[in-house]
Amino acid sequence: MTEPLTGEAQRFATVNSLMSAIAGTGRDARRGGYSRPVYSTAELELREWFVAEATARGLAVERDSNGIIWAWWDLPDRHDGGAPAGADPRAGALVTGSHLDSVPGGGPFDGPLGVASALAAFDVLKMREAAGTLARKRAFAIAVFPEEEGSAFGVACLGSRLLTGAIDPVRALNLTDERGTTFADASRAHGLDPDAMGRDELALSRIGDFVELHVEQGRGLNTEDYTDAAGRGPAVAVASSILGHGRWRLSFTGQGNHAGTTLMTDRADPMIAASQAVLAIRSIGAAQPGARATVGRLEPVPGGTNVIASRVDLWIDVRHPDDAVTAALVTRILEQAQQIAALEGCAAELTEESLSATVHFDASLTRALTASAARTVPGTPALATGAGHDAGVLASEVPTGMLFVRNPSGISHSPEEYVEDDDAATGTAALADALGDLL
Ligand code: HGY
Ligand code: MN
Ligand code: MN
Repeated sequence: MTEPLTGEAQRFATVNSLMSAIAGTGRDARRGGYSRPVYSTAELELREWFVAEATARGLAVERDSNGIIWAWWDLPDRHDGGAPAGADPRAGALVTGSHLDSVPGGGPFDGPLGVASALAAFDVLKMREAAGTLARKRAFAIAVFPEEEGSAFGVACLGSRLLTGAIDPVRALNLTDERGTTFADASRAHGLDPDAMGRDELALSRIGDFVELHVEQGRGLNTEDYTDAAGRGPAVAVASSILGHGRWRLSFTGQGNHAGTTLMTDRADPMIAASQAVLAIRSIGAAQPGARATVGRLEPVPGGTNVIASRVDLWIDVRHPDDAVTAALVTRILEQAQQIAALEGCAAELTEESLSATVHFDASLTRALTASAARTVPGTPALATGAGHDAGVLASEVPTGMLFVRNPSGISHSPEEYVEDDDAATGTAALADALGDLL
């Protein structure tokens, strides 16, 4: 029988009980895994869970005009001549957090692990302050960003893009989900004022540093470079960079018709063009070292079994460390798609939906995170990631950094995404040390 955990070890393990508490929310019986699009019942349930956990911890919980939730641990009223009169006591705060929305049929850890770890790390910091081993110099907040995955409205990191002004609020508000609901209407339905959305100077002035813990997506911690004799990689890594990435809609239009009365020689079938384009996109991506080119979503219109489609929309996700190469790949994809379409008597049109440049995280913050994490995980490595994050969007405005927690298979955006309890607890320990050092 293992000894019951006590003291800080018990709090590190809190992350696992927090994750267990939401393990039933947003399960997708058809796809497997979890489907928690922003403002869905599931994601709203997770928001309520976070607000309840943060409030129970005495954090001051607020939601800003962009729908970002902030749970504040303010400095005690300082009588030692701290912040000058009238100064904002939250200016330059240390902020951590992540997102609660998911991709369709995603795993349980992508997003929520960063939020649960932040709550558990806060428990440790509060314990250290009570024990006199932590003397905070600035305020602290846990932030939860909406629509990180872009699964509902098509643009990744929509909340942090609005906060930083990386997206025009008018464009954001006119984005629609699959039912045609605009982001403005969805936001309004959840008590937000669309006219108040956009770059938020006060909120940005309150972020001195942003640190996001996230499940590792990929096998960086499990390659031979990092695995020990038992085949285990380190539990934690620090992020060095995020691959530039974007998503485009490629629409093929042809002649919708009857599957039975239309001779094979009389067709302009966009499904044929789209299918050949999917193979061409794979070849173009595979031919470019370091590139990723993916088609994960294809929607025929009208989508009838006995109907030749009139249109087929597919979405491409293209990524490469060099943004110019990403652009060149997309240009080549469009050229090939238009040639393929013409041969089928169809047309092809490309629309950019979301684009994020390659991000190199703040060097001094990354060094600090590495030094702090190394107390828990000696030799904490730095890893580049191919996945986008709100920390990547915020990096254009404030110093940001990330900690990754080992995912044995590296699989993500899939029900098979996984983190072992011990590694999650280690991730919390590393996060608590990193945040404590930064506070
Ligand atoms: O798509 C991504 O890279 C991230 O998971 N949103
Ligand atoms: Mn994701
Ligand atoms: Mn994520």
